Amino acid sequence: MFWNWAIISLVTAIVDGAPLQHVERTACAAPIQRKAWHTLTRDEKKSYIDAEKCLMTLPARLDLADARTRFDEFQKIHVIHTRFIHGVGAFLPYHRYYVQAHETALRTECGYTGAQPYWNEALDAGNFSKSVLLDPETGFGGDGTGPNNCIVDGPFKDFQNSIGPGEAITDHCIDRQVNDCSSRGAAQDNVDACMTRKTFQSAWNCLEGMPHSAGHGGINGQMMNVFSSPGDPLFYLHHTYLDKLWWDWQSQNLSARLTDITGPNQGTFFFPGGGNGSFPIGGPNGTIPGGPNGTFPPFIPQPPGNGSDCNGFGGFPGGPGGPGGPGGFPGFPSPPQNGPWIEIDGDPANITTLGHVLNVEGSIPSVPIKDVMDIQGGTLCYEYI
Ligand SMILES: *[C@@H]1O[C@H](CO)[C@@H](O)[C@H](O)[C@H]1NC(C)=O
Ligand SMILES: *[C@@H]1O[C@H](CO)[C@@H](O)[C@H](O)[C@H]1NC(C)=O
Ligand SMILES: *[C@@H]1O[C@H](CO)[C@@H](O)[C@H](O)[C@H]1NC(C)=O
Ligand SMILES: *[C@@H]1O[C@H](CO)[C@@H](O)[C@H](O)[C@H]1NC(C)=O
Ligand SMILES: *[C@@H]1O[C@H](CO)[C@@H](O)[C@H](O)[C@H]1NC(C)=O
Ligand SMILES: *[C@@H]1O[C@H](CO)[C@@H](O)[C@H](O)[C@H]1NC(C)=O
Ligand SMILES: *[C@@H]1O[C@H](CO)[C@@H](O)[C@H](O)[C@H]1NC(C)=O
Ligand SMILES: [Cu+2]
Repeated sequence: MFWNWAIISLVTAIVDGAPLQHVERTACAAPIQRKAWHTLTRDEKKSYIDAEKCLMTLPARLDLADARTRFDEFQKIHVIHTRFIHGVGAFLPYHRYYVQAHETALRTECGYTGAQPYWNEALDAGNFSKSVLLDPETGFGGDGTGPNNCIVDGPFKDFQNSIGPGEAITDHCIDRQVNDCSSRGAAQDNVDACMTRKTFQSAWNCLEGMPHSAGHGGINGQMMNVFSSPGDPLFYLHHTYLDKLWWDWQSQNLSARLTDITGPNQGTFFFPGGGNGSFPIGGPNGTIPGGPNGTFPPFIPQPPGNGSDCNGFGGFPGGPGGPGGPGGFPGFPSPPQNGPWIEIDGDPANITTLGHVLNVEGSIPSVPIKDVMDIQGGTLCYEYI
């Protein structure tokens, strides 16, 4: 299946006071349709899961240490880039392009003819444990009820690899500890609140806090690890949803929001004293205080919950009862800039620009952020339905 391409060019203003530049853009005439998992037919679900399983068997081809399969390679790409793609301006663009790389691999290497589905998490807020996504027959298997919180049913129950937890290399299963107090953060109210934000800075802070954190915290286990969370196949449906939400926000005013980008190039992993990738008072390998084994930084560890008894729930950063105020991570929007300096290709200063290069280790070619601002700009060619 091939996409129809149409070439157009237009003049667009580059932000941050740079002069007007002539930019070549490629539009897509026949975008593929990314659909909500809840709306897929049984056959569509099966073909997606079969394709993901295919990635888990295809041999690695990118020469990344310790990655045995293509699935491993995607996880490893995320581990490699973790410090520069969270809590930074490139968070949304990078994950958009990363999901694109994954979708491309499914389609070109595994014969998948659909598009990357997403998890409409608002439908399951406070109720992840009952989500159709966790169905053992048609979904991704259930909670991690086995030893070491390993999942015990579904198509991925026997999958093991060595990428993670965190930056460690250890053979392990896919583990989960579904937490329905955490999953409440995926509520539509939180999404709606982000949609009212007027600037990229503000919308991104909101989205990365909630609902993004809720998807990770609601599944928990591997999904809570800021480095190695793509070891759970649910990651891709979660981040595709987040991408949809960014696009929904952009779509409210495309003329302004196809070029609206900002934020620090170096995020919270570079707090003074933190070294390269560890937190100031954190543990080794990017773990944080209170969060053993690489727990996702924005989270306050929570006891298991079923969503009906969340009294005393400490809350997410940005969430009710959590630090950072509504809709923001602690530390946002004032980035620490005094950590070790890492120059980002295409982005020599400290504020994220449209020239900032997104690198997925050659799974698909590196591109600047400006190429992924539009999901139908040519580099990308999909729509959300
Ligand atoms: C959770 O989902 C189950 C199964 O769909 C449903 O029966 C139940 O009412 C839901 N609970 C809440 C609080 O939404
Ligand atoms: C940290 O990561 C390194 C490299 O992956 C690994 O050798 C080491 O055991 C890890 N340390 C801990 C405490 O997990
Ligand atoms: C879109 O954004 C621009 C720039 O911020 C603003 O001037 C314009 O009023 C916005 N349009 C709408 C429909 O909100
Ligand atoms: C951080 O990484 C940079 C580049 O790899 C290196 O020059 C610097 O010494 C590192 N700093 C620490 C504290 O490890
Ligand atoms: C951290 O990981 C180690 C090794 O995988 C495991 O033995 C330990 O139980 C884990 N700790 C927690 C709190 O999950
Ligand atoms: C939820 O958990 C609490 C204890 O934490 C329990 O009292 C309550 O019955 C549970 N509710 C459901 C629906 O399982
Ligand atoms: C960004 O970098 C410039 C030039 O290196 C510096 O003057 C400025 O203070 C930095 N901004 C922040 C927020 O650190
Ligand atoms: Cu990530």
